[in-house]
Amino acid sequence: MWRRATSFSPLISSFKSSFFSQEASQIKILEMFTTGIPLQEKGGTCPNRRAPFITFVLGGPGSGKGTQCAKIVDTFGLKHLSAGDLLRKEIASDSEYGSMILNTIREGKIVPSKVTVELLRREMESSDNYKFLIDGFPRSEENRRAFEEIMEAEPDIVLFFNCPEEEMVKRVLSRNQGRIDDNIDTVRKRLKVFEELNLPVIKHYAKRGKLHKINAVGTVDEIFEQVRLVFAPYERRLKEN
Ligand code: UP5
Ligand code: MG
Repeated sequence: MWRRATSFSPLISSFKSSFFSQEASQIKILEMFTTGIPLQEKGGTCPNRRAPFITFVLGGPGSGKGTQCAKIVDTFGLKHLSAGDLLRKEIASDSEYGSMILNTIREGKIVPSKVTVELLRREMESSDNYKFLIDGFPRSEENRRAFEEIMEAEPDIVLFFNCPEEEMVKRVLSRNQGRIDDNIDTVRKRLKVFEELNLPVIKHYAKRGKLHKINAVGTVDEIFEQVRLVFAPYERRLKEN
């Protein structure tokens, strides 16, 4: 498990205390294992410290992110954190922000970064695992910057499931799981938001040499064979506990 040495306020209070104030961003937060050993900063060299291993999973609606994440978890033992699922859980738990999240998802728009990053941070810092598969996040450059600033971490791997629009629409509309955003109007909006806001994130990570573009058309197993190759060079690190 890894956590930071500061005390953590619940989601609600973090809304009230502006997460992004200059003052807050200047506070250097010490990262620690529960053993009390300070955590390695990204790029640090101390052998006794360990940084989280982070994979971002990107792609349009219905591109197969969740399906492939299940296989990655089975094969490589990463902790799956679906940003969409965390937000839907917030709606179901009747939290103060549930209706705002519901309306945002219904419109195919993006929930404010401070909400999503806080949900992810909580999950990451309370997990026994240090290898995270973050599904459907970051969805915008603002999301990306907020995560990197708050978590003081960058992804090791970014997967991008590249799928033609008509295939994504077909998959989403035949999913039948009762999701409020699985209707043609919202799907069109989700696709537009993906193109306008998520593609710049994908381009950013391509420039940083972290992006792995996967052809998301084919059987689930065929697609996973491409994914497996991305993780292969990290296999030793992924086996460490
Ligand atoms: N399927 C999967 N693979 C297939 C294959 N190879 N061949 C044929 N069929 C295949 O797959 C979709 C469907 O296709 C399934 O029925 C599957 O069996 C089949 P899935 O794996 O679920 O695709 P996925 O890419 O996960 O699609 P999803 O709809 O979950 O993607 P979204 O990114 O749209 O949804 P998410 O849950 O991440 O976000 C929902 C909303 O939450 C967003 O629109 C946004 O409003 C909000 N949100 C934020 O605001 N911020 C965030 O950070 C995250 C979400
Ligand atoms: Mg999904």
